[in-house]
Amino acid sequence: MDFKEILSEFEIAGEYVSCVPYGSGHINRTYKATVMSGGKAVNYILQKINSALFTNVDALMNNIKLVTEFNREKIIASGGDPDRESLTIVKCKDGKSYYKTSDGEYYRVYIFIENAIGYDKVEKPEHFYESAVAFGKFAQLLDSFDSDQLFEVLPNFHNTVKRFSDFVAAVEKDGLGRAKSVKDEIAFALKQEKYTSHIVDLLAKNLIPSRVTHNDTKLNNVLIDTKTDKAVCVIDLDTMMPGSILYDFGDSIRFGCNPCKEDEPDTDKVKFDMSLFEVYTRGYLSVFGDSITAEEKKNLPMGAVLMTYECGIRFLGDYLSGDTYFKTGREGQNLDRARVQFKLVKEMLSRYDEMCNIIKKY
Ligand code: ADP
Ligand code: GN1
Ligand code: MG
Repeated sequence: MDFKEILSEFEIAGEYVSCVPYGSGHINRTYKATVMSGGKAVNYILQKINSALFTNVDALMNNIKLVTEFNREKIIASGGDPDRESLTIVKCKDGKSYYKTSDGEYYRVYIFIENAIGYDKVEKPEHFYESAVAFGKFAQLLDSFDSDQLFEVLPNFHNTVKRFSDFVAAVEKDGLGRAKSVKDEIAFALKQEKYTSHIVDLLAKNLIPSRVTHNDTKLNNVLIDTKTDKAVCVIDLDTMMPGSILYDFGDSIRFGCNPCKEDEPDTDKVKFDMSLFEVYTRGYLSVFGDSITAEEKKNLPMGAVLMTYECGIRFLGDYLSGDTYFKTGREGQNLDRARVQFKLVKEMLSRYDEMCNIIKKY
């Protein structure tokens, strides 16, 4: 099926104009689709859902529907613009929130949020601050949502112990014979095993609460207004699941506290930026600080270390397995991504006390 046909299945009024790849997500195929309606060009986000990963698309879309509808009510009540401050599913003509083609491919459509960008690195500290406030508010929203309604889309998503054993299996299998060329990276990854159970144990012992979390809180999953530099909307709701706030805080720090992009090939340029760590902490705790427990707060720096490490072993594991999980645009990209994460982990561990002191300040 072509894009025009697919779009015609959705509640979209207007004449098809174009559909072009859009954004820099690693998981789904995202397009900006344009139609002419009433003499005006109107844009939509069309996404081919990665159904190899999300095997229960119906349940996935039901999660997103429930949370976005809940969110919309709150935005309307506070006088905001729900089409801009929340993702909005455009339904199919049969009322469903996704469309399955005869080839078994799954598509969804969202209202396109105009004049807003998801940044692939921090260009202005205020963007990072804004993202912290947006994710903090989103955490609060999920805290007030009845989590029993949500389906657990990807169990063990941030179970770092499980991620470690998957990594070890990828090293042992070494399907493409790449392991010999990345011995140092593998050795570094294996050496950090002692940290992997930290958050899993805190959760298992009920020392920190399980909460519904976003689980993919990198900067480019918040759209920032191009004119005002204010956060507009938290997007990419595929991984909302029970988890820990340490995951959400940590993943933001992993991605944002580095002057380079996630796949910078020259790791000499990669640095853990403590001032950005402070910027994010200040923003996040300014909105979520009252809901967070003392034990959670104390462990936020470990969230940063572990989410960065976990992402590193996922990237390196994928490199060893032939780059089948994360979308890549060039040879060695997953390896570069892994090296960036490991450099950040080293710096975070060597400056762990500084992180703790900043947390204590807020
Ligand atoms: P993935 O799961 O592959 O990361 P995302 O849902 O994050 O996919 O979407 C990929 C990119 O598309 C985002 O980083 C953002 O730039 C853009 N995008 C997604 N949804 C919207 C939207 N509703 N309006 C405008 N841009 C969007
Ligand atoms: C993926 O979909 P995207 O690009 O926002 C991944 C995250 C990783 C991230 C690394 C479902 O996020 O877990 O942290 O790449 N999402 C999934 O950039 O695996
Ligand atoms: Mg994304």
